Amino acid sequence: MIIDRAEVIVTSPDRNFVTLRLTTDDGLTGLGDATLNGRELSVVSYLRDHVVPLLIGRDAGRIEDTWQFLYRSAYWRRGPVTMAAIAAVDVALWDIKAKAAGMPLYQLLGGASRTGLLAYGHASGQDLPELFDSVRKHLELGFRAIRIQSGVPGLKSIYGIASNATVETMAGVRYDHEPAQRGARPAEEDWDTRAYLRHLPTVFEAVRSEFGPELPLLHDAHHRLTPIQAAKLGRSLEPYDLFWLEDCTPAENQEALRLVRRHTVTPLAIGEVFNTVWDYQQIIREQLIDYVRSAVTHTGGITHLRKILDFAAQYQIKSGMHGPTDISPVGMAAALHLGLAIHNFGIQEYMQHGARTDQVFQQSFTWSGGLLHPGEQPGLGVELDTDEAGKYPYEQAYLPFNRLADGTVHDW
Ligand code: KDG
Ligand code: MG
Repeated sequence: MIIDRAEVIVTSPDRNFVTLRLTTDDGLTGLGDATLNGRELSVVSYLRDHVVPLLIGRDAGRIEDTWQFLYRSAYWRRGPVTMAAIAAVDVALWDIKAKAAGMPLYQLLGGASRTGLLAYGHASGQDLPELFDSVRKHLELGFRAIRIQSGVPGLKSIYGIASNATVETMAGVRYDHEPAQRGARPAEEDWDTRAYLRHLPTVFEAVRSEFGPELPLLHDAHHRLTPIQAAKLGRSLEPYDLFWLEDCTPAENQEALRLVRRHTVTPLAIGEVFNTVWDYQQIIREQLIDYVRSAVTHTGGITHLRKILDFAAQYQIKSGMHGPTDISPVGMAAALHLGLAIHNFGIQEYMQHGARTDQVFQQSFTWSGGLLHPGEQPGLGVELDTDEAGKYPYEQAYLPFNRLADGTVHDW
């Protein structure tokens, strides 16, 4: 099993995706997701210019060795571009190994630890009627755990609110929340922390009284709070029994989470922008979080994320892998195989992709009773239709950014 060919495929069916396809001399192919939202072409260049030439002629079976070689031989370590590129190679090699073994990848990772993966969907609304409608639609789609994002009176446009109204998926029409907008410049959104901290508990109170105490509810603060503001929010949401409060601070300063923990028992999830175990070292060891939010795609692949999750397991910290639409179907499949195999699975984020994306990436996962399953095809269970992919060339798109009322740039 020698790597004979490595192609970097960029396609933009409903949004931009970067995929690495490796082919071995005996004709096996493996796919890896390298999509870095808003910075896609930097990973394309990293792969095409610096990684692909090193892969040709390597033994496709040596996954750990290839990971260590790509990480250490570059000298310059970590960072989202490097780690997304390494992730794509890693996942493609796992795909090939599982296909060679004739088994779905989760079997190679140790076999299923559960029958399916509890997944949460994204409900959102500018106001309560819109939000309730969105929650109901998610319940109809079969979700058994729901993220709640709400508009804040006085703020025009904020993270997490479906801006494109609806999008067509294979399963029908759903609310779309795709923050990256096509165009030459990032969109500007506005932010007011005090207004948000006042408003959000009233939203959760209304949702609990409409939908009852059972439904697991989640919320993403999306890095916008200081530690003391995060502590205040966590405490004010305690009566509504959240499954988790996500990214309450940016957590680049891992120590900051100590202050949050001291003041609230609302469970915390952090890490979608992290890319190595070093970003988690302190917050796992000190048990400052409850869920690891990293995606396979952004954390060096299955090889590295599994090490983070095994470390987390020693502290009863569970997985909550990132699964927005910018994780491609290949990245999602990798998450599902890993999530099925590990013992400390917590929950999986699941935003359905658009119908065009599902035509480019043929997938074998199933969605039933609120649970995802990666399916029984050998490998990841995803194939890329290059003719379909070729219909959708790359389009520049950026994530938005925030400004406060006085014009200061704020975390988005
Ligand atoms: O690319 C950025 C998005 O993936 C991110 O904003 C989504 O926070 C997010 C989430 O929890 O899905
Ligand atoms: Mg998030």
